[in-house]
Amino acid sequence: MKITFCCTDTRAEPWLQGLSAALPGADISVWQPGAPQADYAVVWAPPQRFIDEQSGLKALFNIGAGVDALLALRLPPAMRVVRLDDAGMAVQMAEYVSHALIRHFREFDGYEADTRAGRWSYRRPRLRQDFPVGIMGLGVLGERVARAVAQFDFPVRGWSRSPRQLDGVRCYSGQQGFNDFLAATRVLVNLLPLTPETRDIMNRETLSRLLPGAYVINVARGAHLVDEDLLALIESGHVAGATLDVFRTEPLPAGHPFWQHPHITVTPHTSARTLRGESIAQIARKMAALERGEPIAGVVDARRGY
Ligand code: NDP
Ligand code: OXD
Repeated sequence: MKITFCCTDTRAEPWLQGLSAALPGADISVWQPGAPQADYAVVWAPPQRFIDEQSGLKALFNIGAGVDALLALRLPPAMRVVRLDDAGMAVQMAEYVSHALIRHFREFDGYEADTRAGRWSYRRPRLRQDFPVGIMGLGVLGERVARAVAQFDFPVRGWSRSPRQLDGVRCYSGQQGFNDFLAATRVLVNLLPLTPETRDIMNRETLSRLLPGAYVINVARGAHLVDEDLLALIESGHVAGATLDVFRTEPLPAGHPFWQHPHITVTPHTSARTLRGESIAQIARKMAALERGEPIAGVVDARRGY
């Protein structure tokens, strides 16, 4: 089995070592322009030239869950694209969102500012029933986040394309359910894939439908959010603030208003990192299954965009 590796911003050596250990006998190398056709590829943000030259791959394994950058390339129609299925990301996402939610709900930033200033002062306890959490996207990551948040007794709502049933989560679906979902949500968590349907989905109109004093946690993609609309709604007081992990341009450009905004917390696209060991194990398992002619999970539907 011949495997080519083409991952931007990723140190290749440990991946090659891990893949070789997991797939003894496989011929694994870093892609160079003009390299011979491989059977499988392990990629992150490859150039168009890579796709053009490796058009006969049996499958393209993305080392992330989101495939928006990959699907933006011109791919051969029959190319099988496989996303990472959790591989240790879901629990990280649950940690990140729970942390952002609880930090906001319990006003820990305010307490920290007070105690640093030497002030021993109390804030009035807030009621969690006043902070219903709405999760857009109930896939591999969204479902795990919904379960984690429900553990803290917050009312939880979820929104997906197709109808879902999850214990402890009030589920909405489709365009029909979207407005009802927004109207029942105060803390909005975005875990949608970036597709033509979901681009700019968090804008002035949709964010205005959230309950007053809303809070936004964006952990999916920067292009889901219209930056100026969020800033305007914070200014107006309808939105209390946001925790943002992803941005239209990454790294977030110097001078962007999000950096210094008193009600916005910025992290550098780190809410759920690709864990090398678990990812290699999953990819190797799936390559072996494909070689045996067995079906695998995580194959992307290019028409749907995720
Ligand atoms: P999944 O594909 O497993 O889940 C996607 C969910 O979104 C599904 O519930 C799907 O609905 C729903 N959805 C898709 N399109 C629509 C739509 N138009 N309207 C309503 N619901 C829709 O993705 P994951 O949970 O694995 O990952 C989600 C995203 O998180 C990734 O695409 C990536 O962008 C981002 N991500 C960010 C990371 C970070 O570090 N910041 C790390 C990893 C991922 P249905 O159930 O009906 O199919
Ligand atoms: C992913 C990401 O999609 O890290 O996996 O953003």
